[in-house]
Amino acid sequence: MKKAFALFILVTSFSYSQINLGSTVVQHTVVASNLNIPWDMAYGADGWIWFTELAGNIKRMNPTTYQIQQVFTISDVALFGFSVGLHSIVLHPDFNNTPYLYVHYANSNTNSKIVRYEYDSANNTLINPIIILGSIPAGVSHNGSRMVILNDKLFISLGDTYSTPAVAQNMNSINGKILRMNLDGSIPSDNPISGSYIWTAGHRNPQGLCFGNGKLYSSEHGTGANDEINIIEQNRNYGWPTVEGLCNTAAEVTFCNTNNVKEPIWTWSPSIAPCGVDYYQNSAIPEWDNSLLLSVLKDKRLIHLKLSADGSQITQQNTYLVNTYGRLRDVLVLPDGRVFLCTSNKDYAGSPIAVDDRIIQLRNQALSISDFEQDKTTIYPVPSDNVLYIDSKFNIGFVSIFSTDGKEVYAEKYSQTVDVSSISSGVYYLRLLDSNKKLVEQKKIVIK
Ligand SMILES: [Ca+2]
Ligand SMILES: [Ca+2]
Ligand SMILES: [Ca+2]
Repeated sequence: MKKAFALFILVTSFSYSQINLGSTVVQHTVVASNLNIPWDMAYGADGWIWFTELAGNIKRMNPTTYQIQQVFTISDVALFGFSVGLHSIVLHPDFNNTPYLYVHYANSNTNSKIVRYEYDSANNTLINPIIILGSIPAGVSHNGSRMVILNDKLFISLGDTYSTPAVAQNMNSINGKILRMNLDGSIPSDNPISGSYIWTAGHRNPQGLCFGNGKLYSSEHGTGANDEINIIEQNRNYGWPTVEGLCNTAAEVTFCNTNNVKEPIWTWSPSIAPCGVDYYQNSAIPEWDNSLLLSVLKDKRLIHLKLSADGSQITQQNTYLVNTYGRLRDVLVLPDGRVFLCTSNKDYAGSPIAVDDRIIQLRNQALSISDFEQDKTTIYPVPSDNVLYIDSKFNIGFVSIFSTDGKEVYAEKYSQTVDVSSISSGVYYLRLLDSNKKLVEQKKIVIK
């Protein structure tokens, strides 16, 4: 029956747009909506995209079906200040055999901590929390944070806690630093300062951290000016609060010469609020091969930073999605070359629309990568006359139909058979919602 109908199906997936990169067309699509300030996304060896939400949720999204699972809520997250709460997440590289994940969050108005959880796959929840680093002074803003695991070491970027910039130069404080620790939270014997977590100093608020090209890259919020991209090298000083951006005033030059300061490889003035950063190395989008992708909050855009062959310099900057999705908090590159962005429009500075916050997928339109392109829902017949049939692999709770100018003409509990006899002929959008009325799929339909 279904095969017979296939010839007549004109249904198309809806609501993607395009970025033209010369020879490659990148399609961008909202794949998740109604989230609440997703903060950090991490790809796991289990094949899922894990992400945090500021108030304490840990969720994961299947990158093929875009199904989202609520895995766990951390009960002692402190939500305060300028979007302080649950921040970064990173998974153990061998997650399938060592199912550990690490999160960093504020647990009071003055303290944050790194906790390791174990994933209980049988019950799809987190168990056995262990404090990895329990006493990290927190502030109303500038708490970082991103985490990266590299060669069995955990790196975390921490800000200056906003009210006390001088801590960034105080080597007895872990604030305004990038730290390096063993995966059990102990201090590695080969850290630059014996008995200290400090890997680098002099950071204001680094909210991006990624590994690529044999290098650690970090983005950092400047004041009204001098946002930075840095290459993180052990035992170097990144200048703050004495030095902003390049060492280019007399006082800065003096400080830089005596304090082993490493200048940024890129700066923005006035500030744009650079946030999550990830390294792209994939032929799926050839124009982006060997680049950094940067999600931007205040200036609401995605920035592509092409790197030199050795990764030590940025040779080109391109800007995309300006004001398209609002504030972008994080960017994640998948092994298959797709890119995911998450919005931060419900945070203290955002202007959310009804469906915020969102996760957006970017992919080369010409490629069918793995099976994410497979249609999960079939609507037939097309055009539909009196009755429309829905065949979906999703768990659907509700169905609604909207006219192209946004008027809802149908809203009912899900049933495979939808009576559309009272709807006048035309083009409509069919929306499939889950039991919580969250959008799972939208299709364009034609009613006779
Ligand atoms: Ca991330
Ligand atoms: Ca700096
Ligand atoms: Ca300067």
